[in-house]
Amino acid sequence: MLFALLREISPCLDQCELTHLDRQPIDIDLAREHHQAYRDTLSKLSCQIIELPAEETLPDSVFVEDTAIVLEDVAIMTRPGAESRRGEIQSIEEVLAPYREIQRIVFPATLDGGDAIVHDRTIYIGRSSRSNEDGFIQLAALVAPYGYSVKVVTMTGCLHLKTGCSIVGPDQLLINRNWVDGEAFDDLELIDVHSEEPDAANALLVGETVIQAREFPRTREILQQQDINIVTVNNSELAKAEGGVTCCSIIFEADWKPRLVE
Ligand code: CIR
Repeated sequence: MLFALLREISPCLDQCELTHLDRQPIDIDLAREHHQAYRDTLSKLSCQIIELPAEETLPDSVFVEDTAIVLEDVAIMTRPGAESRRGEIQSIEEVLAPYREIQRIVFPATLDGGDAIVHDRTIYIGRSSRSNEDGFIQLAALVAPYGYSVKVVTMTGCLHLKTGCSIVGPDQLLINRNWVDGEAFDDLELIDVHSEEPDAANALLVGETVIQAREFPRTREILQQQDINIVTVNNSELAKAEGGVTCCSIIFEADWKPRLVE
């Protein structure tokens, strides 16, 4: 069974962290509508939805992806690079604990889940402004007993590794090579985003379908030419908070259904 863990949008989303964007007004009602449609899309793709209530005082808490890296046997709880986001971890850990053994990244390490791409037994980690050297070292030590290795990827110009590349097929990576060093991914086939759509590399593979923000028609065409099945969602408001389609969920497989699931 496939699960999608989400959290409702905080009323203080407009105080979110921003690294590469200037602050623009966010229409929270519209953002909530988009988030609801995103949730429905995941549901149609056979995900069992677990949705946590909004956190009144944590602006970026809708971006649950950054709080954990969920592997087959273990969930690694992160320690986000932005201090304002560290209060997001505990409640996510409580949800994941019935499904996975829990391990934690601890001080002085920082690591954001948006910097992690898992492919087979390799975890690619972006050297971003949010994830530090101690983070890479701790992660590698935590996952080694479970048979995973960590490979650090050079990147620049974007917030997280997954802002600049994401998995769109069994062995396919959608990528903006101006931001991310493609040579790190020697076991993946690279598909370049359209040159006029630098932000298009964040896409979410669920089963055999890719969820993509509707703002990137040219890259969508490139993916469709590769016979990749795509559904689009509107992400205009969360994009103003530097969030893409991967950021708003943690997707994981599990056998059973705890009480929290609707
Ligand atoms: C932040 O700067 O932390 C949020 N405003 C955006 C986080 C987006 N998350 C992600 O790319 N995984």
